[in-house]
Amino acid sequence: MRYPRYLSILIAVGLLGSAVHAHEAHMQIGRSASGQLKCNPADGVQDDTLTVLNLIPPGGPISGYSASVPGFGLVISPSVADDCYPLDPGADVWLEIIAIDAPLLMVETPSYWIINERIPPELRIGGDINAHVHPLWLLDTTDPAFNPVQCTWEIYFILKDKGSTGYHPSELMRFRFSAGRVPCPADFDCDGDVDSDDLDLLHSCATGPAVRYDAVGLPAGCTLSADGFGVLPADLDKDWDIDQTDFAIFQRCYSGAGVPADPYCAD
Ligand SMILES: [Ca+2]
Ligand SMILES: [Ca+2]
Ligand SMILES: [Ca+2]
Repeated sequence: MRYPRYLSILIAVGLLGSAVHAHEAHMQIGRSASGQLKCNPADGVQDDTLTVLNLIPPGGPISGYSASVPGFGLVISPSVADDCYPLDPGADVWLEIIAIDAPLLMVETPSYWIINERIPPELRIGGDINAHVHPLWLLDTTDPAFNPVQCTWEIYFILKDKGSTGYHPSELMRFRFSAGRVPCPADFDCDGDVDSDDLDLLHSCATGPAVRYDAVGLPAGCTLSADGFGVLPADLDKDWDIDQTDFAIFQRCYSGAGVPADPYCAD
């Protein structure tokens, strides 16, 4: 039997137990001197963070993965060096989802409403110095939109101020999630190894030194897709070309067919 999604999540959360409330698991939100919302670059979780989702215990109405981090809090002391300051009274910060990969769900707690399905898809964080919001991140592997040949699922969002302070919206931010393991960056087909199949994918997208690729006009044989920032997975050093430097990183990551690849080989 298929429960309504809202009810399923409510039951699944009961199985997961209490949420983690660690300070370092928060994105700390402040503002720049010029009045733009931002995350503190020196404290807490940064945008572009990769979170490994944990397998949900069997027996519940949802099969998949979840985490209760990252969450959101507010900067409490100024940091001139980081151009990051606490919000002034009257601020009212909201998160708006710009894009999210199905079937990754962002679920408000403790109401368990699915933010993805709200119009507009917004989550209130607030402006009080003690603001403390932990959504539940949920990947439902029984959803028809679940693609097992996908290593990461992403959410793009902005922070905006609906309060009297009128701060400028943040730049576009991203969190990434993977299911059960940290993916290896050179495992382009997401099967856990780095082998000749991954090398073929790299070759099909190669451009040459300092030859910039165009994420919307890739070579005919290139089947990799760019992330929301326009970066191709095969561009392992993220400098907008796919050349010998990327190949050298790939060689370091090579594990062979069926052999688990090292997720940190490109560091
Ligand atoms: Ca592979
Ligand atoms: Ca490159
Ligand atoms: Ca393989």
